[in-house]
Order: sequence, then C-alpha cells, then structure tokens
Amino acid sequence: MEKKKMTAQEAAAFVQDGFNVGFGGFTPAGCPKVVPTAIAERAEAEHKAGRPFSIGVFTGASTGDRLDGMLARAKAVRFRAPYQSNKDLRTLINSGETDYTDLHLSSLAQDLRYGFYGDIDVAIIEAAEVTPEGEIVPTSGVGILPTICRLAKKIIVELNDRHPAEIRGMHDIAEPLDPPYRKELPIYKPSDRVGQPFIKVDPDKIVAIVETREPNDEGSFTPLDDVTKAIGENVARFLHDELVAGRIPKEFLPIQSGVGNVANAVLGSLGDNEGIPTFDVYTEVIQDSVIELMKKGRVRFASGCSLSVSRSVIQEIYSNLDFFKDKLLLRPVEYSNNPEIVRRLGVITINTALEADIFGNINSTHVNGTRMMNGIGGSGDFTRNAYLSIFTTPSTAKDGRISAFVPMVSHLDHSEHSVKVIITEYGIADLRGLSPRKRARCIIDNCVHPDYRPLLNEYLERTKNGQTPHDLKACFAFHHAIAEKGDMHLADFDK
Ligand code: 0RQ
Repeated sequence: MEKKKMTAQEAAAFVQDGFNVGFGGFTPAGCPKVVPTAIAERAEAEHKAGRPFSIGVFTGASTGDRLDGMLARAKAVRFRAPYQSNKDLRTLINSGETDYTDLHLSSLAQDLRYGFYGDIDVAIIEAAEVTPEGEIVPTSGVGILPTICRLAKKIIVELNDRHPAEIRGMHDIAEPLDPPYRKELPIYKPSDRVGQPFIKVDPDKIVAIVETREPNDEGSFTPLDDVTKAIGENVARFLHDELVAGRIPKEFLPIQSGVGNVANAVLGSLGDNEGIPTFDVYTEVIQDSVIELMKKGRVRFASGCSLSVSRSVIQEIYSNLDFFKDKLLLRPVEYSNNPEIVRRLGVITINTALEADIFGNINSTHVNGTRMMNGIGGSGDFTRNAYLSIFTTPSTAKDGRISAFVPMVSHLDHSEHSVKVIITEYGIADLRGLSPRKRARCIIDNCVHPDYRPLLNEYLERTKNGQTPHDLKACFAFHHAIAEKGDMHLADFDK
C-alpha cells in the first residue's frame, strides 16, 4: 500500500474525460475532498488548452462544496445522479448544461449493478483505514460505497486521519443479492447488523492512496424561529396524541426525519415532549439534533447512512466513542432507506415539502414546477413505505409572497396516496381516510396561512365536478401570479 501513496494531483490523472466516477460519502460527510478538487483543476487546465473534460458523477446523495461545487464551477460535470444541493451545480442543472437524473436514493446502487448507467470507471472514496488485504473502513458517510468499490475498475482512496482508527465497528456494510436471487434483508430492529464493519475489495484495484487531514465541508443551519418551532411542537403534539389514542404502539416506533432546518427543529421538539417515550431513529442522515437527544437519553439508538453533523459535534462523538459507539450505526443507503425494512420496522417518517396542494399531493423538488431545488432524496423511500407519513412545511415562503399550499402542485413527488398528515405552524391536517374534497377542507382550515384561505376557498367553490374537483384553466393561477407579478396574493382565477 505504501507504494500507492501519491498526491491528489497524481491520483486525479487516473480520471479521464467521459469517465463515470462513483464517489463515496453521503451529504458532505465522508465525501472525498482533495481528489475532486484536483480533478476540477485538471478540468480547468484541459478547457484552457481547448480540450473537453467532463465526467459523470454518481454519489450517495448531496456532497460537499469541494466535490459538487468545485466540479460545477470547473464545468466538469456532464451527468449527475441521484441528489444534490449545491448552488453552482443547481445553476448548471437548471440551465441544461448538466444532465441531472433525480432518483430515490435507495435505488441508485442497485440500478448501477443492473447496468442502467453503464460502467463505473473509477471509485473515489474516503477511508479511515485501508489494509493490505483490501479491507476499507469508511469514515462518517457510507452512501453507495460498497457497490461502487465492487463495480469500479480502479479505486482511489483518500485516507483521512481525522477519523480515529476506533471508528472501525461503527459501520454495517452489506450488499443485497440481485433479483431473481434476492432474499429478505434481515433487519428487524434498528440496531440489527447484517454485514461487516468494512468494505472488502480486491487490493489490486486500489491504484492510489492520498493521505489527508481535511474536515468535512459544513452546511449551515438557520437558527430556530417561531415558525419552525411551532411546526416542531405541532408534530410532537400530533405524535403524542396518536400514542395516547393507541394508534402508535406504546413502545413507540422508529423515527425518520428529513434534511434541513425544519427537520432539525422537529426532532428537537420530539425530544422535548415528555409524553413521547425514548425512541430509536431509523433514518438516512443523522443530524446534530439526534446526537443532542442521545446525550439527554431521549434517543436510544440511531441507524443511518451518514453522520451529517457539524464539525464540533463529530469531534465530540470521536472524543466520547465509549458512549456513542454502541448507539450509532452507519449503513449503505440501500439499507438505511430500504422500502422493505422501512415498512417492516414501521418507521414514522417526517419530511419537508416545498409545496403541497389542497388535495394532499406534495412537490419536494421543483420551484414553480420547473427549477430543480435539490431532489427527492430519500423522502420517497421513506414516505411510500411509512407506518405514518408526515409532511411539514412553513405555510408561506419568501416573506409571505409564496403560499406553500396551491390548488394543484406544479410538480409531483409524493402523491395523495402516500401522504397521511401535513403539518404547518398553524396546525395539523390529518388526511387519513378522507376523500379529496374533505382533504381540501381539512388542509385549508388547519394548515394554510390565513391570508391565502379566502383564495383557496374561492378556488374550491369554482367546480363541483369529479372526485378531485379541479378547474383546469385556473389551477396554476398561483404559479402564474408569482412568476408574473412576484406575489401569489395576486392570483386571478379568471385570467
Ligand atoms: O429558501 O434558502 O433562499 O431561504 O426553499 O426552505 O423552509 O428553509 O426548508 O431547509 O427544510 O428545505 C424541501 C428544499 C426544504 C428540503 C426542502 C425556499 C425557502 C428557502 C428552503 P432560502 P426551508 P428546508 C431525506 C429527506 C427533499 C429531499 C428530502 C428538500 C428554501 O427539505 O430538499 O426530503 N427535501 N430528503 O424560502 C419557492 C416554494 C418554496 C421555496 C420553500 N414553494 N417556492 N421557494 N422555498 N418553499 C430523508 C432523510 O432521512 C434525511
């Protein structure tokens, strides 16, 4: 392995124009950093010399700025899947310069194995340890690691000694058999293990080892405000009432909570609600709030795909591994988000909508139906298979000029069939067992901002026809209003 040690620039030379590259990690956690930066520099040099250079980028989810951001700014991303949240990459995607396929995160690894995306030429991964036998211990994010390592012709490892050797044992690495030979994935409770604490590869495939000490790139959280706090409290109240009503077992059920500011606030409120027993987390991204609740004894165990926590929190975990190691488990996304496991465990899922319609359909991805925000991420993996699926959203965005509730969603990610409950700062719309007409009444009365209730009531009055009563000429009046007049309050159904 010593002979394979080299600089990031030397390792980047293994990547050629047109390659499909699989990257390890999940969110900025566990993503390689110095080699993607060197690939971006190489792309810029190639472009200056008048030569093309761009690659297909396959990841577990979003990445850090030194991966998606650097490569996007170097115009080096030809194709991207399955999720991103970087503003420079988003610009390329929305201008059509980068082809982006938005996918349920649980399906990418198997789709790669099925051959749907061609070969993976190189896997570039971050590791805490690599042994001469080809055992690779990941760092704080797993994603599609085992699959890209197995499929890739060559593997480049960023060996990052910021992650202590004792992290070995925090991962559960496995890959399912593919159809027609697939068997059940035998996870019956969040702490069950089905694999090994490392990825095993053919050591000859490892062509480069680049030593680094780089910390993960950090995202930022907006501090809690009254709206996110109220949403969190409403979610906690709803789940507490469900428990009292006996519709959630008294032992409680594992929680999945999505990404972003609202999700972090929701988890905080769940932890603070004394009526909710200590619970487990079976999720994709383990955020700061989960670690906080673990310290308070409110979260017993968390299974996820990445420790997507701030730099100070990861240091705290590493300094207290005795406390955290038997409470945290990191798995490939194919397991953390697996529909079979989510349904078996009875996961209560809480995700955030960009917009919802009055009948309970959810748009999580497209601003005004056209511009990609991030992607569907794991929200579909969890929602569709949940014991109880909840969507949260502030009732308005952009200082009230956008209503989160519209007559018809401008893009559909989660259909009415999968969405059980919607919660805003105003209240709770429990949609279980309601017909579309009753759903509309429930959503307008409980969740919509009071400014927009008259407009949505007016829309509902326009037509009485059909199971789902729409006026197809007027259903996008809110979207026309924001696009043309900059404010949904000015929606005119007759124009
Ligand atoms: O804009 O960033 O300019 O302030 O969207 O909105 O309210 O801060 O919410 O950070 O939770 O993100 C759906 C994008 C919400 C995210 C989404 C604007 C708003 C703000 C962000 P600014 P908030 P969040 C996996 C879980 C899909 C993937 C998923 C997401 C910005 O949660 O990507 O669920 N979800 N993964 O102003 C225009 C609207 C808008 C709008 C909000 N209708 N139109 N802009 N914004 N609504 C499962 C796991 O286990 C992790």
